[in-house]
Amino acid sequence: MAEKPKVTKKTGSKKPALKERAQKVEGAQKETKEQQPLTVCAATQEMIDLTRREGIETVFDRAITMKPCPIGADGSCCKNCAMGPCRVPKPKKEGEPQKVGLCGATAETIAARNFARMVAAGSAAHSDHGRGVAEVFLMAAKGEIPGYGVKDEQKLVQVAMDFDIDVENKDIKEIAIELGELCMAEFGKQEGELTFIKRAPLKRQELWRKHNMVPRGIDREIVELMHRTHMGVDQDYKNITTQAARAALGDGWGGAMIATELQDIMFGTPVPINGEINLGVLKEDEVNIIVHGHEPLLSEMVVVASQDPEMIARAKEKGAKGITLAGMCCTANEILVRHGIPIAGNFLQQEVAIATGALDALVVDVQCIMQHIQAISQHFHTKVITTSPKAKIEGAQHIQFEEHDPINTAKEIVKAAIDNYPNRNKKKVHIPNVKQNMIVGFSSETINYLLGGTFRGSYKPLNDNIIGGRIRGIAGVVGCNNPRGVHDFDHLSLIKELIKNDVIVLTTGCAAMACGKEGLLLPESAKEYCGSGLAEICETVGIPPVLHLGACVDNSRILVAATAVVKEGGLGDDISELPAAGAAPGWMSEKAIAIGHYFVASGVYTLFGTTFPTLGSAKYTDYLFRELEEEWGGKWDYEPDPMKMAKKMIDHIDKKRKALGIDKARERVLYDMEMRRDLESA
Ligand code: XCC
Ligand code: SF4
Repeated sequence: MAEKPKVTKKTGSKKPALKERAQKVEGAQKETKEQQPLTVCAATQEMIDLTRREGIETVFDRAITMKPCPIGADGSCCKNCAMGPCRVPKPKKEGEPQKVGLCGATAETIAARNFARMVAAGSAAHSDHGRGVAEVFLMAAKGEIPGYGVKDEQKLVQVAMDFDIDVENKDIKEIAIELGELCMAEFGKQEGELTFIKRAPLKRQELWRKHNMVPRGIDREIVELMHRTHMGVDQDYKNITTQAARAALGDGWGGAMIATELQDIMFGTPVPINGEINLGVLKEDEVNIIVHGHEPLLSEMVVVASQDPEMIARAKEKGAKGITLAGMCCTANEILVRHGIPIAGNFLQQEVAIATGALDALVVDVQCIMQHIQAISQHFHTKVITTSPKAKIEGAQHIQFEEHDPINTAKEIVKAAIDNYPNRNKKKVHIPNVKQNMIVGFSSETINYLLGGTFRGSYKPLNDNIIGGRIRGIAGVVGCNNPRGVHDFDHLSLIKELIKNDVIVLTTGCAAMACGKEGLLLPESAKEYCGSGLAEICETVGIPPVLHLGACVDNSRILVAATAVVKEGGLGDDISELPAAGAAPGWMSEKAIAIGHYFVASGVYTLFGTTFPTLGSAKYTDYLFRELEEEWGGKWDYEPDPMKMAKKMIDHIDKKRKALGIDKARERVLYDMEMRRDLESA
């Protein structure tokens, strides 16, 4: 079992004394009705205490009063037609018959359809983000957007070559326009295969073709999945799951990958950069703006606008010392990895950020925005500003992102925040003095470069160290926060256990932010938390044991990195042969399910925590957790205990090491280390 969650406090961002940072916040337990802490993040705990004192409700309170419907949570409720909703929970006693829906839909069909619809929605979300990026990219390529263009020419040429664009005889502008058009076309393609499919290891591509899983077009597979899960269409759970994989692969190797690649070309491919995280990045005497959501399209310009001398002068006129811009959720990751803009917090901190009383504007675009931010803003002076025509909130101010003129939209937003500063009630301001330093921005290109150096950039050193046993394996730990568990706790327990066992961790999304807050994104953390093999690598290369790769669309970077490791050689011919595993211990969004499914379909053993949406059907769950591995090489699993989750991942990694015949090497390394320690102590 995992040890009990403890609230840890991080202060002193300059020189974090890793050991001293862990201290329990008094009263954390008393305050909660369930007698257990709600979060291990000290800043969040401080703010929960404050909102409770003030009688202001947050998601943490609602998670206590609103229990999940057990039938829905298990995927056993079908409301796909008006003969239902039909509930087909597991029989309570043995021998009792399993119910079916009015139409006769079995528990496994219903669980599979519900699961598939989550994949469809999640893929749609990422891919629509990707489409938005492609649209803006094309306009920028044509020179129609002041301030936007091609920042990373090298990457432009590389990606253009994937699309068979004649890069020899065209200039940068022509290449960019053609690439933008071809990327746009990927969404509506009706036949053939998505272009990035070719990036996967050959063996994987063959497997996809054999199982009819190769996406033809990004939109098409999502639409077909929605069709097939309509009442009375696909009623074979395996067939539904295969189409769900096709839609999910259209996300991971399609929409999300397009988003990542084009954002990199337009805004720059991330390189390691310093950043700061947690509510303590807000400043009492400055105008504070948080950009929250997912797309970097507008926030890139909000960065520029917030640094504009004219804006800073305006802020000073209003009595502020300057302007502080911070991010939240994946928008935060995007502007952090490219500009070092601080992060105010992850998903579960959005309401409490307003409760600091120091937030002048909360600017949102799409995804993971809780409607309650608007209600909570009524207790304070914070302006909630929506910017996407796709995502308005009743009662919030709407300043629409004008794609042709992002800088002026951004200035209008920054102005609105500045002009709201005098409305701040100084007596209500309470910013927790909690923040942490971190190093972020590990794109797959950067990992390549860091390991091999500029002239011989390659994954070979990584492969060699995996083969040699210093690094036991690779884990991707990603995903959300979920108030059904303890905020940040599962991520941190899992990750610490993995690095202790020499498993290097790649992270994105809100999981990455949990790591940042804990100090795990600093190279110094290797000494404290890692096994001797991984610690040695981190020290030699100067990297943290947990590498921050970006936002959730950047999970595509993990696919690219995994493929690069396969192609480097020595570790099998396919992603499924790598000593690697993936996890989302605190997931909550449909996007997470889509991501999980494309990882499984790419050959990765993928574990989710908190809850799993098919448990109502033992047969379907067994298919996902066991049978799939024979077909796809990857499979799903569910494990709510982070320590057990770590064990399962490590066991899987060891199984793969054995299959590769490199298990002995690791025993030798451990022996070496032991010998060395013995010698040292002698
Ligand atoms: Fe949302 Fe991307 Fe989940 Fe965080 S990790 S809660 S999806 S912000 Ni993407
Ligand atoms: Fe019930 Fe079938 Fe309609 Fe679903 S599709 S609600 S199981 S009748």
